[in-house]
Amino acid sequence: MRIQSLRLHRLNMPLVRAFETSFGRQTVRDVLLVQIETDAGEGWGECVAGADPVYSAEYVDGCQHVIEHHLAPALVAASRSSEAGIIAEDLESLFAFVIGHRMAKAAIEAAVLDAQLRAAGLSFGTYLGATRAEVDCGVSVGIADSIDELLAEVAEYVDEGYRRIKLKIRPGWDLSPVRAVRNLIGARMLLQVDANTAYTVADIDHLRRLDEFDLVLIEQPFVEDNIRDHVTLAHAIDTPVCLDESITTVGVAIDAIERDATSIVNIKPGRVGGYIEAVRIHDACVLRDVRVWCGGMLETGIGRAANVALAGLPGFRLPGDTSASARYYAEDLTEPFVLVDGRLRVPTGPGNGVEVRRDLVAAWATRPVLLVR
Ligand code: NPQ
Ligand code: MG
Repeated sequence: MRIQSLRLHRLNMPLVRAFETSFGRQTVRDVLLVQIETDAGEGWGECVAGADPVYSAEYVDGCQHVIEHHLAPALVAASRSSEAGIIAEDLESLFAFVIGHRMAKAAIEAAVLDAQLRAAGLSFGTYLGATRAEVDCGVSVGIADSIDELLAEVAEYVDEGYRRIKLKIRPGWDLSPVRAVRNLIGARMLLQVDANTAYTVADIDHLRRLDEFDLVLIEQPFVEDNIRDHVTLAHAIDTPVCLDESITTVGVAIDAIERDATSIVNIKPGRVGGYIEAVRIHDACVLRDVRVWCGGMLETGIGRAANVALAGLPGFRLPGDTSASARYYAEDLTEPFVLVDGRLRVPTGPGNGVEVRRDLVAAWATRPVLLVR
């Protein structure tokens, strides 16, 4: 394809309820969208970075900057000089001169893939290798102001049909909320916890006390670049350890698996630089009999559509954080994703299979559209 231009859209979307994690409390989503225009049609991608560098080093203003000043100019220039044009498979080498910035790269990759798949009449699911028409869904539940409020929120999600509950934990909000929720939902419902790096190796004896609650996993207890302490923890507790923030590439994933730091992997395309790398991680995990699940980053329908397609691959054997639109947003940027029997349907239309509501993108804009060509 000839890539003629990129447009960067920034908008704020209020969350239906505040979402608190060990790294902070979010009440609005600061969304960055990439819209590309090509000779074969347009495509849209969503950047998963947050407003502040508190989940990861990347944050949305930084992503916008690196896209505007480094990635987009390289893409447009390469498209001009290349005889054959550019497709998503070219981006890894084209963007290799920029170190890191995976969330920024992933947002462009998603837009390029959307355009090229629409032009080819192929869905994301078909392209990525999805084998299921629907995916099992879980929900991530924030730290609450009280146990009673937490239980009320979890009860709502159970009523809505979610197939797995994930509780955000941190020191001072762990054993008691997990015990209360396990009592509420019963022994058979899938339950897991996510610490977002809030603990240290000194907390291992404390974390072992989670073993009695029969959790599916404990996600990212320690800081992201510390694989070694996760190995120590995995050997010390029965609850499976699952890495999120630490897994930045397929190479790191293989290293962490082979060292026994992680026995289940959270795959987030944005965190690993895109859907192509996400599929590589999926394949590496399947080869090693490691189960994976699809994480979430409070995506709008644009990112959610592609994530649900990814979650349709055979290695995604645990429910993901691929929740319904209504978990986060009263009104979504696309047709809403609605939970049916605890599942979401993999879109079947070309590209990501959803239609962007440009009226809402314009109405909720916080900055003028930025054009790179
Ligand atoms: C996780 N997601 O698995 C992340 C954390 C997270 C659904 O738990 C803005 C940007 C807000 C990124 C909130 C879920 C965010 C964010 C939470 C990431 O660790
Ligand atoms: Mg996580």
